[in-house]
Amino acid sequence: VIPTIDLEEVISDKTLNQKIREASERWGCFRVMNHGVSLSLMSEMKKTIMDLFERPHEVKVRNTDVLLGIGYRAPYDINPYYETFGLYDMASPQAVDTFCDQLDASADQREIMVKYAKSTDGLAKDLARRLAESYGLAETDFFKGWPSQLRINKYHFKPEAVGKLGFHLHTDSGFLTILQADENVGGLEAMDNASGKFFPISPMPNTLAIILGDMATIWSNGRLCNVKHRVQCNEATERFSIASFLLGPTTDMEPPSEFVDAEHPRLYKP
Ligand code: AKG
Repeated sequence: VIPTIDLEEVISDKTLNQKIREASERWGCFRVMNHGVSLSLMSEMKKTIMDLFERPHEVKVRNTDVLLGIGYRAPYDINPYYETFGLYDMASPQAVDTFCDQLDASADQREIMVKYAKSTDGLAKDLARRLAESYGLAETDFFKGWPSQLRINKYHFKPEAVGKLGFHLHTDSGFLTILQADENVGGLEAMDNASGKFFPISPMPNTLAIILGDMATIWSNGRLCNVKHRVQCNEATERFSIASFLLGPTTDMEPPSEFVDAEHPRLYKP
């Protein structure tokens, strides 16, 4: 159901921005193709993260961060098939370096991670700018200085997990997520806000999934949909995904004045 938007389609910026806005308001998610994250980089990144998950437990737990819940997490009660690493402030090469030091990553793996983080962070900001342009806002680089987070996920789908949840239903807390879902193994499902029904976001080669989060809803004074989504285990196999989150301001979020008027009263208090 959700649209696939070709970011290199030969149409005006205005038309392209409009498509992005419509999908973000209606669904809160869409796919992008010709998105500028090179396909070789996507596959190198996948190989890199698969390798990182092979590290011994005592190495994995070195991935901690000052912010609670940002680092490594082994499978736990709510999500017993889910394992994850986190890298806060992924656009900072130093932060990537620290992450790579913690996990004994090779020089090649470091280079791939730095390139990938830069590329997805750039795409997220480009989409955010296009959203601002679609609304005719005066300030289109409102996300300047916002940190990003990288989260890399492995799902250990055993036979007993089939039919169960791999990751619980949630919205993303940041502004916008670029998701490189597993290119072979499905399971990601999003909720249609209009009907409450779930629909699959199935693997589609060479595309990335875009997911709007809570910050986007607050920023737009309720116009953009922070889509609810979850991961379902459909088959007993391993599944990997890479999520790049453009988070939000480090201070309070305030919608731009263009979003607030008599017809659209302020919905959220900072
Ligand atoms: C998240 O990281 O917020 C997810 O929902 C992961 C989705 C996926 O693994 O495909």
